[in-house]
Amino acid sequence: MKLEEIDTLTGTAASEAAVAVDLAGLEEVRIRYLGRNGRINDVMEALKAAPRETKKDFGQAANRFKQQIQAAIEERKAALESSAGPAGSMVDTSLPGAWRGGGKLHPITLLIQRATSIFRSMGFTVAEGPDLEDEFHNFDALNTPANHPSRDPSDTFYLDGGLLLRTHTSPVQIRYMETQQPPVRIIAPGRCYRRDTMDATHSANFHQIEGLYVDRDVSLANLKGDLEYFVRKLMNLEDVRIRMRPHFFPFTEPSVEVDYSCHVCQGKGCRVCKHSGWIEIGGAGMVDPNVFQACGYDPEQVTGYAFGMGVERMAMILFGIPDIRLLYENHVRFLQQF
Ligand code: FA5
Repeated sequence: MKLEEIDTLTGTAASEAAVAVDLAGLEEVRIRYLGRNGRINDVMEALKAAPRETKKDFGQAANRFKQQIQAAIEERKAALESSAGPAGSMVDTSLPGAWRGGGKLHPITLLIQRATSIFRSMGFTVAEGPDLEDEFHNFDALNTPANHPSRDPSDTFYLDGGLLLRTHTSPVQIRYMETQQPPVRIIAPGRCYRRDTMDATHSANFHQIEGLYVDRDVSLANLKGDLEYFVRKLMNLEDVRIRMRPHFFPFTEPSVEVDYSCHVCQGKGCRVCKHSGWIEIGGAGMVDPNVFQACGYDPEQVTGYAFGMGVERMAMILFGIPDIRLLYENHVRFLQQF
């Protein structure tokens, strides 16, 4: 080994020490150059073999070799240790970060999305209307007489200028039929507002999904079949049955309330269906001819069905939520479950 080669090797070793990524890598550098079988043996051999007149130079080069490499190792070691964690461990930048939990969709949003996708697959499109309505669209055009109890200020939030917060999603039917010609096949999910006292199943602000199908020869049988298909898909159950109970709504004739056979006990009776075997979905019926006339449709030419389902009530049943208030209190531990 020549004199210059010793100095070159010294420089190489010091550079390797300076870029070692961790303490183990640094120790490998030490062993490779200064270890018992390291390159230091070559340097000492060269010193031993050096002629008398250059021995001093070789001796100094060998000292530089040991000192400079040792110094580079010490310097790198100090740098690596100062960037280590409290326990002296290195920060492993290749480890995945700690998972702090992601945002989730609210159960009401989940239910509306699920219902919308089922109705879309059945050929329905989504329509929207304003939360702030006028009396014509919320009541008059829906054949609701001026003395109907639902119009009472103790039931409805009235605002200045003849406006009100819509009490149901049915005014979207009117707004849609005013501007579109039949056939019509829409759903309208949205917020509703009523002066209802808050309890386990009532809120002053809740959601409904309205449905409207208008064409020639639409019948109550279509309503029953379509709602049955919808509930089967929503509940992921094949043998769900639908039943209709006579009811009254000003805007449908005949009017019904729709129940489905309980998905928990299959109609035998359990706590979820309050031992009746049936769970209510919402109100429905055949569109009243007066409603068609208010929108400019000819009731001699078309018939239609409409329904309005309570989203919170469905979410409570589907996800087993015992109290509607849980849906609005936004406790993280509640919301994390969905
Ligand atoms: C109506 O609102 C009618 N517009 C439904 C309709 C549409 C009938 C089209 C015929 C044709 P009702 O007032 O029953 O109907 O309300 C429908 C559903 O909304 C109820 O079954 C219930 O699930 C839900 N709902 C009503 N009031 C509240 C409330 N205060 N809190 C939570 N959900 C409610």
